[in-house]
Formats: sequence, C-alpha cells, structure tokens
Amino acid sequence: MKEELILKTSNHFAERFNTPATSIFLSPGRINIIGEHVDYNDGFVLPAAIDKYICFAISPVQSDACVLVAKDLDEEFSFNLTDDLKPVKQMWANFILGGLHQLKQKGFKMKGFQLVFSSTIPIGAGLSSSAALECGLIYAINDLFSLRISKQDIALMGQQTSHTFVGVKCGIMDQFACVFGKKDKAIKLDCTTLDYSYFDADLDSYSFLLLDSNVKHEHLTSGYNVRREEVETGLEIIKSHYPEVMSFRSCTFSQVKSLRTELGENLFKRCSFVVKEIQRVNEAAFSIQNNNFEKLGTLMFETHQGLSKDYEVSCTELDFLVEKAMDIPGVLGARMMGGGFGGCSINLVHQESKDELIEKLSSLYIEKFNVNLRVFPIHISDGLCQVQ
Ligand code: GAF
Repeated sequence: MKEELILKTSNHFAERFNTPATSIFLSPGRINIIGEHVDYNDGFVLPAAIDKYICFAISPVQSDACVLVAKDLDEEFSFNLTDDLKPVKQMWANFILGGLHQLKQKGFKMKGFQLVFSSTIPIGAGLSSSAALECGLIYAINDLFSLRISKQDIALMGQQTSHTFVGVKCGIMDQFACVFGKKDKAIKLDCTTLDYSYFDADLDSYSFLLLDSNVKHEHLTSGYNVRREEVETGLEIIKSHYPEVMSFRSCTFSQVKSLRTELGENLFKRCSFVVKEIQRVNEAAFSIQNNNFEKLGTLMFETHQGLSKDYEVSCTELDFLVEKAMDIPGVLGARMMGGGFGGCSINLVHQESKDELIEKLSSLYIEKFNVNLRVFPIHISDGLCQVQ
C-alpha cells in the first residue's frame, strides 16, 4: 500500500513535470491511545504514527516559482515565493503556505519548487491528515534546501500553520506524533516541556482497530476552538482561587469541584474532564507497561464517557459505536479518538474477536444510520521520513 502510494505520486510527478522528482517523503497520520484534548492543557498524551501517509514528490527549481499539485483532488495552486503569502480559498493549500510563510519570516533561504502530493490518510476521519501535510511540507523543504531545522521545530512550525493559516488553535500532539513516530512504539509526550519517551505498544493478543463513523468534521467549524476558550476561562477562575495552580496538571478534581458554582455547570464539566483525563494518561501508560490491558480498556471507556458527557465533543454515531463495541466479548475498551464531532472510534480488541466486532458493528451501524462503517486496521509505524 505504501509502495503503491509512492509509485502513484512519483508517476504523477513525472507526467506533470516531464521529469522525475528529486526527492520523495512519507508523512504519516496518527492514532492516540489516550489523552484527548489535554495537549493544549499542559497534559500528557500517548499517540503513535500509523501506516497511512501523505506522499510528497518534490523537486527544486532555479526560480522562485512554486507549483503545488494535490493529486487526489485534481487541483493545482501556483504562486511565487516572493509573493506576500496569505491564506487562500483552497483550504488544502493553506497547510502548505502557512509553513512557507513561517520559513520566510524566519529568514530561511529557499528557491521555488514543484510538488505533487497524494494520500492514504482519510480526510475528516480524525487521523490527522492536516498535521501530516503541514509537517511533511516543512520537512521536505528543510531537506531540499538544507535548512537544518530540528525535528522539534518542524513539529512546532506545523502547529503554527494550523494556528495562523488554518484558524485552528490545536495542541502539539498530532504534529509531534507525525514527526517523532517510531515503528511499534507509542510516544508518551509531556505537552508542557515536549520531553518524550517511547514505549512498547506490543499488546500481546490485543490490537487497536479503528472504526470510521463516516461523520466528517473540520476543526475550524466544529467546537474545537470554543472548547479551548472555555477551558482557558475555567483555568483563570481556578487560578484566581488557588494561586498555587499553575496549569491543569497541578490542579485537583476537588479544587475544580469546590468552584462548581463560580465556574457554572458548563465550565465545571469542561475543567473536570481535563483534570481527570490528565490523570488517566498516567494510569494508562502504567497499565500498558504492566500488560494490564483490562485496565487500559476501562480507562479508554472512561475517556469516552468524559468526552461525550463533560467535554461534549462526541456525536450520536460515535456514542453508538462505543456503546455497541463494549457489548462484544473480547473488546476491552473503545472510545472516540481525536478532536471529535465525527471521525473514528479506537477499539482495543482481542485478535479472536476482531471479525465479530467488525461484522456486528457494520450491520448495526447501517441498520441504525443507513451509513456504511469503514474499518481501518492499522500498524504503528515510523514518523516522517525520506524514501528517495
Ligand atoms: C486534534 C488536535 F489537532 C490535537 O491537537 C488534539 O487537541 C486533539 O484534537 C484532541 O486530543 O487532533
């Protein structure tokens, strides 16, 4: 599949520009085992890169002219590096222009380039095609023009692209997983310091399976930015009562609870979720290290309940998928994954129960919503890399 994607992208480059691409890069999507909506709240997260990619075929040119070709959309966008780069109507181009704008602002010296990209990361499924596009572009330009930008800075610049050119005030999890992913390893990332460690994501006879609700979402128009504002307001209120609280990480649930009236029910629920979720990530990492997959599954399910009832970022379809999955013997845990309002559920399932999970949920889902459930078996893979 990876090979097919590389071939398709490089062939298209050769056809479009009458010459083979100088370099080819693969930029992966991600899963997140647990730790949702806590990356922008100074929490910890447990993501991993997966074997779904955006492939970039790219060559430098001698002028400042740039041509971007989105193969899957059959669209092109051309501009000059000397132009004043601003967000444009074609949303996909903004994920690229945002990175170039930052590189120019930071004074990096580049020339123009020709680029074709194509993807196996489904769009709107919560597998972070956005971060793969943002980071992949900066990684490729970094290599093409020997800019010597660190991996951490590539991830941070990718995040800035979302903030400035896309309008989504996301955290750092997706970009970090894309750049730092490692085969068969999950990453435990401290989103305050960006310290991280890898740990074995070997789950014995269990594995993760993604079920796509087919409910499409875009963080720009979903409630993502609103949630971020809500918890920022909540934290200010908490800090004004408890000056020792520096961030949600140093805040306890009883402190949040003591301010229930002052926070109001909405902010109380949002802040409660964040404090509890940060705690759950630590417990989940410990459970995986101790092969306690029952516990991991329970924590995943608790996360879903919190995301659905307190953070309110789930939807009817995802709630249905999680509830029905939990009825199947051999499924230890299930929850919505990513920013929410649509996309995939992630299921922790025994190898022997996988087929039953897929069959039962597919038929229940079509019966209930008249929509086909998509199934994504995934493998934990390496992060961004050059393949040619
Ligand atoms: C989206 C964001 F991009 C991430 O930063 C993160 O907040 C996630 O939603 C929720 O955990 O993927």
